[in-house]
Amino acid sequence: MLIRKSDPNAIPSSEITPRSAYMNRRAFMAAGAAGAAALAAGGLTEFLHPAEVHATTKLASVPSPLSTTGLKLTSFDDITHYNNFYEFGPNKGDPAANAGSLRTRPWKVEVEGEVKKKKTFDIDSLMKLHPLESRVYRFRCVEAWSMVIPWIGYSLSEFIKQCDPLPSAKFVQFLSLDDPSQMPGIRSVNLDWPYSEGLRMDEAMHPLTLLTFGLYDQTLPNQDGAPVRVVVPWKYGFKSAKSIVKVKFVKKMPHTTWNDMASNEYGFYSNVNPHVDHPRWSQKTERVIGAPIWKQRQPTLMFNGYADQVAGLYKGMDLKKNY
Ligand SMILES: Nc1nc2c(c(=O)[nH]1)N[C@H]1C(S)=C(S)[C@@H](COP(=O)(O)O)O[C@H]1N2
Ligand SMILES: [Mo]
Repeated sequence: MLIRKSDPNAIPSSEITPRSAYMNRRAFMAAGAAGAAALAAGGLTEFLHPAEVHATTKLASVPSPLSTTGLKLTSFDDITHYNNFYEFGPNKGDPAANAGSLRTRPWKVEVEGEVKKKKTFDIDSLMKLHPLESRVYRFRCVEAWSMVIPWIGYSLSEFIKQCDPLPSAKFVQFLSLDDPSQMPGIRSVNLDWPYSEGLRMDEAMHPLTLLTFGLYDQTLPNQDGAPVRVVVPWKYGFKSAKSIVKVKFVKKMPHTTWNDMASNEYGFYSNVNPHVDHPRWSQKTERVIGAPIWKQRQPTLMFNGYADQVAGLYKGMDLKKNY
């Protein structure tokens, strides 16, 4: 078997292929008899992304008062074809191309650690634990690009209440599925699997922190972390663990995948902060995925625009040290 270990420091930043160029290249490659047939049968999306829009089902939700208003939504096509999901490969197009092999049923989420009693939630009952809301959030990747995504889910706090954490629980750790038979990137990408992320308890209990099951009007496409992920809108995207199978309540700050990989580049807190640059690039501005060229760069907002709601969580903390 060919094992390719990617350069662990090779997080592309400035050299990310513009979406438009990517689309054109794909369209070019897909051209020909098969592409033409797909176009005739199914329309443009199927032509541009043959067999890559993974099976989802419609998911009903109610609009949430916690939605961010006044923003232009990123297209479904961009949200599902410009991804980071290293279990399926290191490049932005890899998750869409490879995540079809992920099996999202049956799916269980185990709860353990500092809780009254260990519990296991079946995904279908987890989705019914609380009414599903549609929440539009800004989404900011540490690589200095951003999207606006209409997620579907409910506040993680609703789930945490059902877990009966003990007072000794100070942090929550999220662990993603670690199955190389479904996730080809696990063998080829040099990260410490399973993907691990964590939040301080008060961050996890904040109403904006979303346990997420869908986007737009449907269940999460595999490449976006089906069947369940976390979304923390004021933090860099890597804090939002995908395809979660275990939630662990712990006493001490848990280890996290990107902090393990390069602790000087990716801190535990990773709050979006225009005043604290990544060692290899600026965080002052961000590239808006899908925007026309002349509107592509915008200033980065403190806490990704959620400062009014979350700045209090970090009162008295030096955010340059606690990056
Ligand atoms: N399990 C897992 N979760 C993950 C990642 C990953 O590689 N594996 N990448 C993170 C990063 S860096 C980002 S920016 C977001 C991307 O989410 P999206 O592809 O749905 O936009 O997922 C995060 N969650
Ligand atoms: Mo990211």
